[in-house]
Amino acid sequence: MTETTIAYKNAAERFCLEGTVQDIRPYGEGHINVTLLVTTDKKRYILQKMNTRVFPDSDGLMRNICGVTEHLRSRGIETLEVIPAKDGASYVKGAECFRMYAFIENTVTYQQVTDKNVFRNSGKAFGEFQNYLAEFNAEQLNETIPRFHDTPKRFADFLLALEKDEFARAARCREEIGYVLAQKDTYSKITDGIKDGSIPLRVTHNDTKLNNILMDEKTNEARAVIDLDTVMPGSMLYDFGDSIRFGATTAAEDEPDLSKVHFSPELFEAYAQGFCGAVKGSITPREAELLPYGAYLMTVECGMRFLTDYLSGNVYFATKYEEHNLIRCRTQFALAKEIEANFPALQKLVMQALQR
Ligand code: ADP
Ligand code: GN1
Ligand code: MG
Repeated sequence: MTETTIAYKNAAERFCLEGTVQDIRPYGEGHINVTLLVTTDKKRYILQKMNTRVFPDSDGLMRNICGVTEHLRSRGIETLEVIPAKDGASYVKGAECFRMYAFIENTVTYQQVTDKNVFRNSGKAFGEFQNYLAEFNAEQLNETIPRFHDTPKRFADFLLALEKDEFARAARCREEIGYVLAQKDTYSKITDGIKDGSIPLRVTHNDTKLNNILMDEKTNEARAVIDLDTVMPGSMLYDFGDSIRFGATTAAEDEPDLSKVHFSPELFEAYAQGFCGAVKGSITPREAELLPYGAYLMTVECGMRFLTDYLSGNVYFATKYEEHNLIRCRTQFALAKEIEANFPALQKLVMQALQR
């Protein structure tokens, strides 16, 4: 066993597990936490080394997760099960922080959409998740990352990173920088709408990637929405938009060959059918009108965040090679351009999805 594996095993043994630990290995494709699959002779678990740089208030974060999962469970909804530490706490706190979840068996996570029914089902599940959160008292929630989807704030952060250009990388991404600057007047529609009351502030998931949902391995129905770190007040447009950004595409988020990366109106339609079907009782006309814009904005914003991280030396998102964030940024901008060019057709698809 390597030193790191021994450290993870020691961490795992501080939780109330059934059986004795037999194996620990890296698991999944998340960009934020270190996720490990722990196998004992009785059961499987997910151990996470929490990213305390991204989420400094780990107490507040875990209070949110316990509150949200208890709420969902009380409604009979399958959700993450937090496994307590042996001292009774919801996580292990120290120089490194760890938490443990029961492994949700007989499920799969998709890194890319291979079947539009899977995507439609994920839309339904994220829409329903939004409805369950509407019953949750927002005042009980800590804002785990303040201004998470405040795109003008993300733009300001990008400008700071560009000005510093700490690693002299700006020269390698002039075109991408030019795109972010050229789009700047499009960034404030949602934050302005929330401020003036024309867009409702709701409790939202805020990180609705397809791999943040577990699907039944046999039926492909959604079983559980996971990665609850960013459940906070936000806009429904963020949740819709982030799913489209990640899923309504013909290629992976980090596909280096841009000729393979295209926005798929057909997948947009499938997701919209699932999502709109679930939220049609609560969505306002203004939100419905802005769903395609939400998809565009979340895509540019994410690309901008990847670019900011590239300029800052890859300190936020997990990366596998130096240009990884730049490659990701390029796919996002390619998609954002195609989404923007399709607005009128997408608006029609949303209206049809709401009337189904
Ligand atoms: P990150 O915040 O880094 O994205 P996630 O909480 O999304 O971390 O977990 C990463 C991956 O681990 C998920 O995409 C999923 O594949 C898997 N995963 C996480 N929790 C569970 C669970 N309780 N049961 C099964 N798989 C899980
Ligand atoms: C991160 O944690 P993960 O991999 O599900 C990020 C999202 C980005 C996404 C891009 C807390 O999501 O905001 O959209 O990467 N999560 C956080 O793939 O920043
Ligand atoms: Mg995740």
